[in-house]
Amino acid sequence: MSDQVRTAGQTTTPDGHSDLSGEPPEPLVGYYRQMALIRAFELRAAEMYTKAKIGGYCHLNLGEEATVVGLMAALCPTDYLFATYREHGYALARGVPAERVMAELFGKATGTSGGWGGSMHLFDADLRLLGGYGIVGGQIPLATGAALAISYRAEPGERAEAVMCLIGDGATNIGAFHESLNLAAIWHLPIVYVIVNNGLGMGTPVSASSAEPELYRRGCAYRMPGTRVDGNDVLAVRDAAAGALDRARSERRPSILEAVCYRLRGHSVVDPARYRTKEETDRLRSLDPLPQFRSQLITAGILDGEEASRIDTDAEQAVSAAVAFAEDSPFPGQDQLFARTYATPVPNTSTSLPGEPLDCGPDQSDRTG
Ligand SMILES: Cc1ncc(C[n+]2csc(CCOP(=O)(O)OP(=O)(O)O)c2C)c(N)n1
Ligand SMILES: [Mg+2]
Repeated sequence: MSDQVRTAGQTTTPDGHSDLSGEPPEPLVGYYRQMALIRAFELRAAEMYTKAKIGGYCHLNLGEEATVVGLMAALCPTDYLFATYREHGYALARGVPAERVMAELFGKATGTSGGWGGSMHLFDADLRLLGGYGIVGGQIPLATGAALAISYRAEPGERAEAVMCLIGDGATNIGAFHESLNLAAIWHLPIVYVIVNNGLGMGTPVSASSAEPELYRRGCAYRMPGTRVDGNDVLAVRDAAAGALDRARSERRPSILEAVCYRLRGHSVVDPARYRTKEETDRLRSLDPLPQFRSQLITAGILDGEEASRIDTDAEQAVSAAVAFAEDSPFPGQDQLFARTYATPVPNTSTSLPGEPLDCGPDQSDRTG
């Protein structure tokens, strides 16, 4: 196998976690804060869904918090992020206020997409969060195009812009994934394809859908470096992502980063996940990154139990405020819908009767191909 493929080598403690010693404490507490906020947000989103406050589809990051926060910690404000439909946590960790995320889930005018996008289509151009895509893998060619635009506009360098494109394990089997990787490799694009491998595409395990289940190796055909990292370890994820982003910025070399994580619940809020045994569910709960990181911080003397509980309470209060904001916000008005839909005049085609040739522009019949 190519020497381009390696697994991330962090300094770890005997129990397999990244070593916290030598890390400044403030950012670590910040990571815990973000993880706690995402956890509280997602639990409340599930509750609000069952109360019919949220319509359409709704996919949660429960269990994936360390991956989410580690990735966002590596991203600079000038970088662009393209996400999947499982993106609430990414929006929060990128800095979108919880109020605006919850309002979008509620379909309210104060949401990130004016209430028109819902859970799967969070978008914030100022924060360079360019979606939120409901079509599996729909973001991959767009993210690749954004990286192409960057490579046209500016020179590589330590402070250059880069793109991070999140991809579910299931999406690595679509054609556009391979087409995009090929182009990114031959055009030397500043992009990191992050495969968020939560082990399942809906109810189908990776081993049943991918002929190469070690997904970080999927770039080999394009001579693209790949790294696999423990997605339950926020620091390991951060450091691996920072390395890949560096390569994108300074060398204009694309790469794959596979973060192995787990979702604690079903595919979406309405999926009871019956395809999982109780033993498997219990095993995943024992790997839950939130209590793990919490106890790591306490063991390292960075937080005491009381401080950690205060952070959890703060997170819940922030989410309550977000729900209240979403409740109080208006739905986008019908007038807005019509203003948007008919902003561009619809051409009058009534003169083209059935059977009459349509005017398709200049005659191109002499053109071949
Ligand atoms: C083009 C397309 N095909 C099918 C679907 C239905 N669908 C939604 S999510 C999903 C599974 C994707 O799994 P994965 O990429 O692993 O992401 P995860 O949900 O695990 O985050 C499928 C098949 C879709 N939304 N779009
Ligand atoms: Mg998956």
